[in-house]
Amino acid sequence: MTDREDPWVLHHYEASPYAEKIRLMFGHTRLPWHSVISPPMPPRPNLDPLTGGYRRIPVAQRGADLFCDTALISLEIARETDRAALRPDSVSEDCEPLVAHAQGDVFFSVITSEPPLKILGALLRNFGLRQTYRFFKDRKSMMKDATIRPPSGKRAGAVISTFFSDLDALLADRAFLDGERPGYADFAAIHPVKFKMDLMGTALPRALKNLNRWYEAMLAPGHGERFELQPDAAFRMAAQSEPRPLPPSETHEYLNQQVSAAPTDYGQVPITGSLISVTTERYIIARQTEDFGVLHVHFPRAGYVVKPS
Ligand SMILES: N[C@@H](CCC(=O)N[C@@H](CS)C(=O)NCC(=O)O)C(=O)O
Repeated sequence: MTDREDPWVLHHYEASPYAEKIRLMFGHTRLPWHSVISPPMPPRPNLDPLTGGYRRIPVAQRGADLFCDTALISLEIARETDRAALRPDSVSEDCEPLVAHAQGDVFFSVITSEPPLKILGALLRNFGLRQTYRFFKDRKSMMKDATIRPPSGKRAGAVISTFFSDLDALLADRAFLDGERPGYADFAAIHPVKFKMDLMGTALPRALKNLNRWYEAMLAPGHGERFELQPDAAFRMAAQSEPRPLPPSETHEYLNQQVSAAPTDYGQVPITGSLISVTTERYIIARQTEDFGVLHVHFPRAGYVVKPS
């Protein structure tokens, strides 16, 4: 099977804001996709056997290739749909700080700006009692080892309100952040805004008219053509495919060695395998598995580290 025939599969859970970034991108680009629902915390039996334990969501799969991180998934979508504006490196200089902020402090501030009881209520509604307890424990332990310190309390509240007014100001003279069509910056900025609205049941400030107009336009296409898939079917796709041909690699001190690869900021659970290609944009790690044969796991260069293992 060639990669052209391998359908898009997204491993995700409904409440994941980063997954929403990609679901909306599928909607806007009209790419049909298959949805495999993951648990909201590890272990993830639908995904761990494929990636080797990468702990974050979402992950995209095409046959025997796994794409970790929404920056890299966006790059893949940009390439397939010929929409260069969806590439993370296409973001204009005036939107760059906003994008970095949206993916970091703003994302975390959605939760930390709310009173703990309100968060508890939202989690209980989404997950039920037992899962909520496990969820709290899981996220607390994930953030204990994080190299970033998200804002909390009043400062987090200020992060959100400033983000909303910055967005509104930028959108005063344009339909979308980087022009007349949605680009990477829009998808990076929309997901924490929607997270805030969905999880906490908050409305956008009415006075921010540009923000409201943009929000509606970003959500209008929905998630596109989505098909539900059971994990077994995704496993079969992996087993029946070969990884796609490798891009030419640049030289790298660990090329063709056994390495571990992990995010540098949070959820730094390493996966191991052989580093078989390094390009300006990505690391590709080959994993030999009993159940699926060789799998290629792709990570962006930015925000990830590889080390000999
Ligand atoms: N830089 C990553 C961040 C992804 C991320 O933080 N995802 C959240 C869910 S929205 C996550 O994985 N949380 C921990 C978990 O679900 O185990 C990306 O762009 O994919």
